[in-house]
Amino acid sequence: MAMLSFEQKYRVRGGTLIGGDLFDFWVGPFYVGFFGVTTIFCSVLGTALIVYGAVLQGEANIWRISIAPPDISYGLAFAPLKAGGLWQLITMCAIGAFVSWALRQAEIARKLGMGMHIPFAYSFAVFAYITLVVIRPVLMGAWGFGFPYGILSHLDWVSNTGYQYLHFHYNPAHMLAVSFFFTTALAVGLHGSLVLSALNPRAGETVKTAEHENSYFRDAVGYSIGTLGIHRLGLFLALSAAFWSAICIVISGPFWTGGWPQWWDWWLNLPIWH
Ligand code: UQ2
Repeated sequence: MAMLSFEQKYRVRGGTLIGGDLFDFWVGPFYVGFFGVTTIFCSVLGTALIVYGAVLQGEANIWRISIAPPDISYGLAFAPLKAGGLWQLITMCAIGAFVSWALRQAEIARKLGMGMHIPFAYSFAVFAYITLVVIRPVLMGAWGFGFPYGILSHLDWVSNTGYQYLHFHYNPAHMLAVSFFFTTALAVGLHGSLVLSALNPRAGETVKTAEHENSYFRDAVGYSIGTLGIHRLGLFLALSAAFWSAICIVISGPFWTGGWPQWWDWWLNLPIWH
Protein backbone atom coordinates (compact mmCIF):
# COMPACT_ATOMS: atom_id res chain seq x y z
CA MET A 1 0.00 0.00 0.00
CA ALA A 2 1.23 3.47 -0.87
CA MET A 3 2.49 5.59 2.01
CA LEU A 4 2.12 9.35 2.28
CA SER A 5 5.47 11.22 2.38
CA PHE A 6 5.20 12.08 6.10
CA GLU A 7 4.06 8.68 7.32
CA GLN A 8 7.52 7.07 7.32
CA LYS A 9 8.76 9.84 9.64
CA TYR A 10 6.17 8.87 12.29
CA ARG A 11 6.76 5.11 12.09
CA VAL A 12 8.89 5.24 15.21
CA ARG A 13 9.52 2.50 17.71
CA GLY A 14 8.12 2.65 21.27
CA GLY A 15 5.12 3.91 23.19
CA THR A 16 3.75 0.40 23.72
CA LEU A 17 1.98 -0.34 27.01
CA ILE A 18 2.58 -4.09 26.83
CA GLY A 19 4.65 -6.50 24.73
CA GLY A 20 7.64 -4.17 24.22
CA ASP A 21 8.82 -4.38 20.59
CA LEU A 22 7.10 -7.72 19.94
CA PHE A 23 3.96 -6.34 18.26
CA ASP A 24 5.42 -2.91 17.48
CA PHE A 25 4.89 -3.06 13.69
CA TRP A 26 2.46 -2.09 10.93
CA VAL A 27 0.38 -4.10 8.47
CA GLY A 28 -0.11 -1.85 5.49
CA PRO A 29 -1.26 1.49 6.93
CA PHE A 30 -2.42 -0.05 10.24
CA TYR A 31 -0.45 -0.02 13.49
CA VAL A 32 -0.78 -3.47 15.12
CA GLY A 33 0.61 -3.56 18.69
CA PHE A 34 -0.50 -6.06 21.36
CA PHE A 35 -3.96 -4.45 21.45
CA GLY A 36 -4.34 -4.61 17.68
CA VAL A 37 -3.98 -8.38 18.01
CA THR A 38 -6.50 -8.56 20.89
CA THR A 39 -8.95 -6.26 19.05
CA ILE A 40 -8.91 -8.51 15.97
CA PHE A 41 -9.17 -11.67 18.10
CA CYS A 42 -12.18 -10.42 20.12
CA SER A 43 -13.94 -8.93 17.06
CA VAL A 44 -13.57 -12.06 14.91
CA LEU A 45 -14.62 -14.40 17.75
CA GLY A 46 -17.59 -12.18 18.74
CA THR A 47 -18.79 -11.87 15.15
CA ALA A 48 -18.46 -15.64 14.63
CA LEU A 49 -20.57 -16.24 17.76
CA ILE A 50 -23.27 -13.86 16.46
CA VAL A 51 -23.31 -15.75 13.12
CA TYR A 52 -23.49 -19.07 15.04
CA GLY A 53 -26.41 -17.71 17.08
CA ALA A 54 -28.20 -16.64 13.88
CA VAL A 55 -27.69 -20.12 12.42
CA LEU A 56 -29.08 -21.74 15.61
CA GLN A 57 -32.04 -19.40 15.37
CA GLY A 58 -32.57 -20.48 11.75
CA GLU A 59 -33.12 -16.84 10.85
CA ALA A 60 -32.03 -15.58 7.44
CA ASN A 61 -33.73 -12.16 7.65
CA ILE A 62 -31.01 -9.91 9.09
CA TRP A 63 -33.59 -7.48 10.55
CA ARG A 64 -34.96 -10.32 12.72
CA ILE A 65 -31.70 -11.95 13.88
CA SER A 66 -31.47 -11.50 17.65
CA ILE A 67 -29.13 -12.85 20.33
CA ALA A 68 -31.05 -12.49 23.59
CA PRO A 69 -29.57 -12.34 27.10
CA PRO A 70 -30.49 -15.15 29.56
CA ASP A 71 -33.87 -15.28 31.29
CA ILE A 72 -34.06 -13.19 34.49
CA SER A 73 -34.29 -16.48 36.47
CA TYR A 74 -30.60 -17.20 35.77
CA GLY A 75 -29.71 -14.13 37.84
CA LEU A 76 -26.00 -13.33 37.52
CA ALA A 77 -24.99 -16.96 36.77
CA PHE A 78 -23.63 -18.36 33.52
CA ALA A 79 -26.47 -19.58 31.30
CA PRO A 80 -26.41 -22.51 28.83
CA LEU A 81 -25.07 -21.49 25.41
CA LYS A 82 -28.47 -21.64 23.70
CA ALA A 83 -30.30 -19.92 26.58
CA GLY A 84 -28.36 -16.66 26.82
CA GLY A 85 -24.85 -18.08 27.22
CA LEU A 86 -24.04 -16.92 23.68
CA TRP A 87 -25.12 -13.39 24.65
CA GLN A 88 -22.80 -13.56 27.65
CA LEU A 89 -19.82 -14.70 25.52
CA ILE A 90 -20.59 -12.09 22.83
CA THR A 91 -20.75 -9.40 25.53
CA MET A 92 -17.31 -10.46 26.81
CA CYS A 93 -15.93 -10.35 23.24
CA ALA A 94 -17.46 -6.90 22.67
CA ILE A 95 -15.99 -5.47 25.87
CA GLY A 96 -12.64 -7.12 25.08
CA ALA A 97 -12.65 -5.56 21.60
CA PHE A 98 -13.78 -2.09 22.78
CA VAL A 99 -11.25 -1.92 25.65
CA SER A 100 -8.48 -3.25 23.36
CA TRP A 101 -9.34 -0.53 20.83
CA ALA A 102 -9.11 2.18 23.54
CA LEU A 103 -5.71 0.84 24.66
CA ARG A 104 -4.49 0.73 21.02
CA GLN A 105 -5.56 4.39 20.69
CA ALA A 106 -3.54 5.13 23.86
CA GLU A 107 -0.45 3.32 22.47
CA ILE A 108 -0.63 5.31 19.21
CA ALA A 109 -1.06 8.58 21.16
CA ARG A 110 2.01 7.70 23.28
CA LYS A 111 4.02 6.74 20.22
CA LEU A 112 3.23 10.10 18.57
CA GLY A 113 3.67 12.14 21.77
CA MET A 114 0.03 13.27 21.65
CA GLY A 115 -2.47 13.82 24.46
CA MET A 116 -4.88 11.09 25.61
CA HIS A 117 -7.98 12.97 24.39
CA ILE A 118 -8.96 10.33 21.80
CA PRO A 119 -8.93 7.27 24.11
CA PHE A 120 -10.55 9.45 26.82
CA ALA A 121 -13.40 10.48 24.49
CA TYR A 122 -13.90 6.98 23.07
CA SER A 123 -14.04 5.60 26.63
CA PHE A 124 -17.31 7.49 27.22
CA ALA A 125 -19.00 5.48 24.46
CA VAL A 126 -17.57 2.25 25.89
CA PHE A 127 -18.74 3.32 29.36
CA ALA A 128 -22.30 3.87 28.03
CA TYR A 129 -22.32 0.35 26.48
CA ILE A 130 -20.90 -1.28 29.65
CA THR A 131 -23.52 0.58 31.71
CA LEU A 132 -26.28 -1.07 29.61
CA VAL A 133 -24.97 -4.65 29.57
CA VAL A 134 -22.96 -4.96 32.81
CA ILE A 135 -23.38 -2.21 35.42
CA ARG A 136 -27.21 -1.96 35.30
CA PRO A 137 -27.81 -5.75 35.01
CA VAL A 138 -25.43 -6.36 37.97
CA LEU A 139 -27.18 -3.67 40.06
CA MET A 140 -30.55 -5.26 39.20
CA GLY A 141 -29.33 -8.81 39.89
CA ALA A 142 -29.70 -10.48 36.48
CA TRP A 143 -27.95 -10.50 33.08
CA GLY A 144 -31.47 -10.68 31.63
CA PHE A 145 -31.72 -6.90 32.06
CA GLY A 146 -29.15 -6.40 29.29
CA PHE A 147 -30.39 -5.57 25.80
CA PRO A 148 -30.61 -8.17 23.00
CA TYR A 149 -28.19 -8.03 20.06
CA GLY A 150 -30.51 -7.61 17.09
CA ILE A 151 -31.40 -4.76 14.77
CA LEU A 152 -35.16 -4.67 15.49
CA SER A 153 -35.02 -6.49 18.87
CA HIS A 154 -32.84 -3.82 20.48
CA LEU A 155 -35.34 -1.19 19.35
CA ASP A 156 -38.15 -3.21 21.00
CA TRP A 157 -36.02 -3.40 24.16
CA VAL A 158 -35.53 0.37 24.27
CA SER A 159 -39.26 0.99 23.76
CA ASN A 160 -40.36 -1.62 26.34
CA THR A 161 -37.79 -0.47 28.90
CA GLY A 162 -38.83 3.14 28.42
CA TYR A 163 -42.54 2.39 28.89
CA GLN A 164 -41.80 0.45 32.12
CA TYR A 165 -41.07 3.92 33.57
CA LEU A 166 -44.29 5.29 31.98
CA HIS A 167 -42.72 8.26 30.20
CA PHE A 168 -38.95 8.18 29.89
CA HIS A 169 -38.75 11.79 28.69
CA TYR A 170 -39.57 12.89 32.26
CA ASN A 171 -36.27 11.31 33.42
CA PRO A 172 -34.13 14.38 34.31
CA ALA A 173 -30.85 12.69 33.24
CA HIS A 174 -32.50 11.75 29.91
CA MET A 175 -33.49 15.41 29.49
CA LEU A 176 -29.85 16.44 30.02
CA ALA A 177 -28.58 13.77 27.59
CA VAL A 178 -31.03 14.80 24.84
CA SER A 179 -30.20 18.48 25.34
CA PHE A 180 -26.48 17.70 25.05
CA PHE A 181 -27.03 15.66 21.86
CA PHE A 182 -28.94 18.57 20.25
CA THR A 183 -26.38 21.14 21.45
CA THR A 184 -23.57 18.95 20.03
CA ALA A 185 -25.38 18.97 16.66
CA LEU A 186 -25.71 22.77 16.87
CA ALA A 187 -22.01 23.22 17.76
CA VAL A 188 -20.76 20.86 15.03
CA GLY A 189 -23.14 22.48 12.53
CA LEU A 190 -21.88 25.97 13.42
CA HIS A 191 -18.25 24.82 13.38
CA GLY A 192 -18.37 22.80 10.15
CA SER A 193 -20.24 25.49 8.26
CA LEU A 194 -17.95 28.24 9.60
CA VAL A 195 -14.76 26.41 8.58
CA LEU A 196 -16.11 25.55 5.11
CA SER A 197 -17.33 29.12 4.57
CA ALA A 198 -13.86 30.46 5.48
CA LEU A 199 -11.89 27.90 3.47
CA ASN A 200 -14.13 27.82 0.37
CA PRO A 201 -14.70 31.46 -0.64
CA ARG A 202 -16.26 32.33 -3.99
CA ALA A 203 -14.05 31.87 -7.07
CA GLY A 204 -11.13 34.33 -7.22
CA GLU A 205 -11.28 35.21 -3.47
CA THR A 206 -8.48 34.26 -1.09
CA VAL A 207 -9.04 31.70 1.66
CA LYS A 208 -10.08 33.36 4.92
CA THR A 209 -8.44 32.74 8.33
CA ALA A 210 -9.40 32.62 12.02
CA GLU A 211 -9.70 36.42 12.15
CA HIS A 212 -12.61 36.24 9.72
CA GLU A 213 -14.11 33.36 11.72
CA ASN A 214 -13.89 35.36 14.97
CA SER A 215 -15.27 38.48 13.28
CA TYR A 216 -18.21 36.57 11.86
CA PHE A 217 -19.42 35.38 15.25
CA ARG A 218 -18.66 38.72 16.97
CA ASP A 219 -20.85 40.39 14.32
CA ALA A 220 -23.56 37.74 14.64
CA VAL A 221 -23.81 37.04 18.39
CA GLY A 222 -21.25 39.38 20.03
CA TYR A 223 -18.95 36.52 21.02
CA SER A 224 -16.43 34.14 19.50
CA ILE A 225 -15.27 31.15 21.50
CA GLY A 226 -12.13 30.79 19.34
CA THR A 227 -10.64 28.07 17.18
CA LEU A 228 -9.28 26.02 20.09
CA GLY A 229 -12.31 26.81 22.26
CA ILE A 230 -14.89 25.42 19.81
CA HIS A 231 -13.10 22.04 19.90
CA ARG A 232 -13.00 22.04 23.71
CA LEU A 233 -16.72 22.93 23.74
CA GLY A 234 -17.50 20.22 21.16
CA LEU A 235 -15.64 17.57 23.15
CA PHE A 236 -17.39 18.64 26.38
CA LEU A 237 -20.86 18.61 24.74
CA ALA A 238 -20.36 15.22 23.07
CA LEU A 239 -18.91 13.55 26.19
CA SER A 240 -21.71 15.03 28.31
CA ALA A 241 -24.30 13.54 25.91
CA ALA A 242 -22.77 10.04 26.27
CA PHE A 243 -22.26 10.45 30.03
CA TRP A 244 -25.85 11.52 30.82
CA SER A 245 -27.17 8.78 28.52
CA ALA A 246 -25.40 6.23 30.71
CA ILE A 247 -26.65 7.94 33.89
CA CYS A 248 -30.28 8.13 32.71
CA ILE A 249 -30.51 4.37 32.16
CA VAL A 250 -28.44 3.27 35.18
CA ILE A 251 -30.73 5.21 37.56
CA SER A 252 -33.83 3.61 35.95
CA GLY A 253 -34.41 0.47 37.99
CA PRO A 254 -31.47 0.48 40.41
CA PHE A 255 -32.34 3.91 41.91
CA TRP A 256 -35.86 4.72 40.70
CA THR A 257 -38.49 2.00 40.18
CA GLY A 258 -41.60 4.14 39.74
CA GLY A 259 -42.69 6.08 36.69
CA TRP A 260 -40.48 9.05 35.79
CA PRO A 261 -43.44 11.50 35.79
CA GLN A 262 -43.89 10.63 39.51
CA TRP A 263 -40.25 11.52 40.23
CA TRP A 264 -41.30 15.15 39.86
CA ASP A 265 -43.64 14.81 42.87
CA TRP A 266 -40.80 16.20 44.97
CA TRP A 267 -41.55 19.54 43.30
CA LEU A 268 -45.28 19.37 44.09
CA ASN A 269 -44.47 18.25 47.65
CA LEU A 270 -42.19 21.21 48.44
CA PRO A 271 -43.30 22.74 51.77
CA ILE A 272 -43.64 26.16 50.13
CA TRP A 273 -46.89 25.08 48.40
CA HIS A 274 -48.76 24.25 51.63
C1 UQ2 B 1 -16.23 30.30 17.04
C2 UQ2 B 1 -14.99 29.80 16.48
C3 UQ2 B 1 -14.96 28.65 15.73
C4 UQ2 B 1 -16.20 27.98 15.44
C5 UQ2 B 1 -17.45 28.47 16.02
C6 UQ2 B 1 -17.45 29.61 16.80
C7 UQ2 B 1 -13.30 31.22 15.67
C8 UQ2 B 1 -13.48 27.95 13.95
C9 UQ2 B 1 -18.70 27.69 15.70
C10 UQ2 B 1 -18.73 30.16 17.39
C11 UQ2 B 1 -19.19 29.45 18.65
C12 UQ2 B 1 -19.87 30.05 19.66
C13 UQ2 B 1 -20.25 31.48 19.62
C14 UQ2 B 1 -20.28 29.24 20.86
C15 UQ2 B 1 -21.63 28.59 20.62
C16 UQ2 B 1 -22.10 27.92 21.88
C17 UQ2 B 1 -22.87 26.79 21.93
C18 UQ2 B 1 -23.24 26.23 23.26
C19 UQ2 B 1 -23.30 26.07 20.69
O1 UQ2 B 1 -16.21 31.30 17.75
O2 UQ2 B 1 -13.83 30.50 16.71
O3 UQ2 B 1 -13.74 28.19 15.29
O4 UQ2 B 1 -16.18 26.95 14.75
